[in-house]
Amino acid sequence: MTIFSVQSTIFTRASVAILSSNGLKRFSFASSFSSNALYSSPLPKTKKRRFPIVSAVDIGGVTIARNDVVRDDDPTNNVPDSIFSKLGMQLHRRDKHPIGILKNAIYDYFDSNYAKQFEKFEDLSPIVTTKQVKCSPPSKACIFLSPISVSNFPFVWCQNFDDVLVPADHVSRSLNDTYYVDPQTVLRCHTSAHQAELLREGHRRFLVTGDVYRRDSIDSTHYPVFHQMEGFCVFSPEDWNESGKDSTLYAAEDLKKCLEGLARHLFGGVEMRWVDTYFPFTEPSFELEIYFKEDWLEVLGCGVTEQRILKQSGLENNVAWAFGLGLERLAMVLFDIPDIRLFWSDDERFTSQFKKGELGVKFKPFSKYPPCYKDISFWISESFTENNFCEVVRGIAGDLVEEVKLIDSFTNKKGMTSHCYRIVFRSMERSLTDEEVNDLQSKVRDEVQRKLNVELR
Ligand code: FA5
Ligand code: MG
Repeated sequence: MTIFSVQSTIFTRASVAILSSNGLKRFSFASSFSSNALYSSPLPKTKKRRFPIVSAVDIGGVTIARNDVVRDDDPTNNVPDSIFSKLGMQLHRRDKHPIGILKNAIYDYFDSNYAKQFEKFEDLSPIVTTKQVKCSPPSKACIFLSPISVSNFPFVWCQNFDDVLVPADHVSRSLNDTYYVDPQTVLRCHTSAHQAELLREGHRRFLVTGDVYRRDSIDSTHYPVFHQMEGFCVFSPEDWNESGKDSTLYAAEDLKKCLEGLARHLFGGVEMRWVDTYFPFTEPSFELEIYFKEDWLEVLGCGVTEQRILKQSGLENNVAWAFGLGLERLAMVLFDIPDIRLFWSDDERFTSQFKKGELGVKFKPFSKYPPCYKDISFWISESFTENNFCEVVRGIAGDLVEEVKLIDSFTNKKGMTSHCYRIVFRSMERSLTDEEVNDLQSKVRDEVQRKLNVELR
């Protein structure tokens, strides 16, 4: 259903240009993910909520208060509590979690094939700025800075939208696609956010793993928080001169060889194909797709880095490749995990199935509980977007919503457009009662009307 895969290809849309970065410096993650301290809430309980409201999270020893990230006082702010509570969870740093097991297997591949040339970063702050900020006195955006960066006042270097000449009104900056803390602070929407920052700091070959955030559609392969690994590799003239090839061709061939090798390392035999595509930061650009459950699943984007980006770090005589892979997507194929929500489950029947270092153990579904379908129809307004609708549904039903699908759309003679969505409710852990689902659906109806300015039919 193509309507719902828009966001997963946001960076491939020809009109999109994005390259934000975390100028907020990396935190040293002293405490591990498992101690991601979620403090219980002192907030007033005004209404019954599906989510426990978390008042602060711990990102690597730095406490970030809810009120600094989920803000009612800033109209730009669109971070819901459900997203705030995921900050600092860092599934990629859990050795017994499929995402962590996969990350370690990819590390093994790079360590053994590239003699540990690739530096690894996995604790860069997911809270990044959209601009280069001058912080004296500290602006709100700077509250997230680690002590190291604070000592760098008054200037904080941030690779950002502006740096790569993204027009101010560009779609990739929209509140519809990205979670904004305030106009100059966002939750990173891809690990490419760190490319330029690391180049500036002098790193030349690196892997960056982290949680990324996108307002998105709802189905079994899309989730608003997921994990990416970025790979970056700079070459010098001596590397390609010997080959007799042009530098771009040399890098493109090396990139494909590297990623095909990685796919073989992870999967053994698997059907895959390369698709030409577009990214603002690479040229040429490719996507790798893997055949999974009778369909092609896009697992990564990559390409030869735009010369402009290298030039910013004084590397105009070099060439580089970069890739960004979706760890959940790969893990779903490797471990046979049917639904992306499962990665967030603490149900023992899920967590106990995976062991450190054991790649590709096939997940045994503990049970498939029945789905419950509910339709909702409304006349949309001009400002209506599907991502906003999905966000409302997720805000009410959380992980009990499995899919949101547009099943009908028409425009009447008066020019009013109606949408009918089918919402699939299903818990991965238990059977839902009719009463519970009706209650969720009724809340969705109320909330959609209240927040999205639509007219229910
Ligand atoms: C990017 O994010 C680029 N930064 C990738 C890149 C890096 C290209 C370096 C070139 C050079 P894209 O938006 O296509 O591209 O996302 C990359 C991967 O993330 C996808 O292939 C997919 O595997 C995964 N992905 C995207 N959206 C979601 C989502 N909502 N849930 C789970 N995985 C997702
Ligand atoms: Mg894509």
